[in-house]
Amino acid sequence: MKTALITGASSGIGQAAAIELSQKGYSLILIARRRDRLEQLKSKILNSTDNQNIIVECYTLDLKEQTSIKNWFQENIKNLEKVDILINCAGLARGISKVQDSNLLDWNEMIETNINGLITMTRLLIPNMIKKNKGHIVNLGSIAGRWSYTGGSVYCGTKHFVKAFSEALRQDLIGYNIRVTNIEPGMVNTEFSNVRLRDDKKAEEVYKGFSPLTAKDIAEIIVWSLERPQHVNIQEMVVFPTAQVSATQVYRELP
Ligand code: 8X3
Repeated sequence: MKTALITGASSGIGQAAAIELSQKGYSLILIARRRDRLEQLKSKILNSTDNQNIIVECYTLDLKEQTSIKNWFQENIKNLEKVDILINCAGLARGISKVQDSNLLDWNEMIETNINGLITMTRLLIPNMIKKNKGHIVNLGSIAGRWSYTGGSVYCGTKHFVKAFSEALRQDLIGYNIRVTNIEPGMVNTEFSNVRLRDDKKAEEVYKGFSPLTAKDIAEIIVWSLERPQHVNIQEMVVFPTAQVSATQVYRELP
C-alpha cells in the first residue's frame, strides 16, 4: 500500500488528486489550511470506498509558514516515514497588475506559498525517500512557468522557479530511484481565478465560452504519471485545454 502526501488538498487539483488516488487504493496524508474542508474530503473518500486498507490523515498547515512546516514535520517525523509520494499542489496567484502597479503583499504570498512552501516540504521529505531508495515527487507547475505574460510577473516567476527547481532536484537525486515530475497545466477551472481576482463574477468570466481543463483532468494525469513503471519518469507535462493555444490565446464562442 502506497502513501501519498498532498499539499493544497482542500480544493482544486489537490482535492481531485486525493479522490483519484483513493480510488486507486493509495493511502493519503492531506494537508491544507482549512480543517473543515479536509475533514469533509476525508469523509467523502472513506464513504465512497470499500477498501478497508485505505488510511486518510488530515493535517492543518499553512504552507506560507516555514517554521510551522518544520515544527509539524518534527512532531510527526515517525508517521511521515511512510510517505512514498509527495504531491506539491499548494499554490496560488494573486492579482493581474503590471509590476509597476503590483502589491508587495501579494507578491510575498505567492513567493512564500509557491516557492518556500514547496521547497521546504520537499527538503523535509526527501531524506526518507533517499533512505528507502524510492519515491516520487510531483510538482504542480504551470504553463506560466514556461511562458510569461503581462500582469503575471511574479506568479510566472514562481512557476519558472518550480520548473528550474524540479530540473535541478532530478539531477541532485540521480541514483536514488526517486522520480520528479513537473505538471504544467494551462487554464483549469478551479477556485484559482476566484483567489487571483478576489471577485467571483470576474472569475466566472475567465472560463466563459470554451471548455477549460478540470481539476479531474489534471488529477488523472498525476495518477497516470505515478502509475508508470518505476523505471519510467514523466519529467514534465504541458497540458492545455484544446481551445487555449498559448498563455494568452483562447478561442471563445460567446453569444
Ligand atoms: C495557471 C495557468 O494561464 O492562468 O497556472 O497562468 S495561467
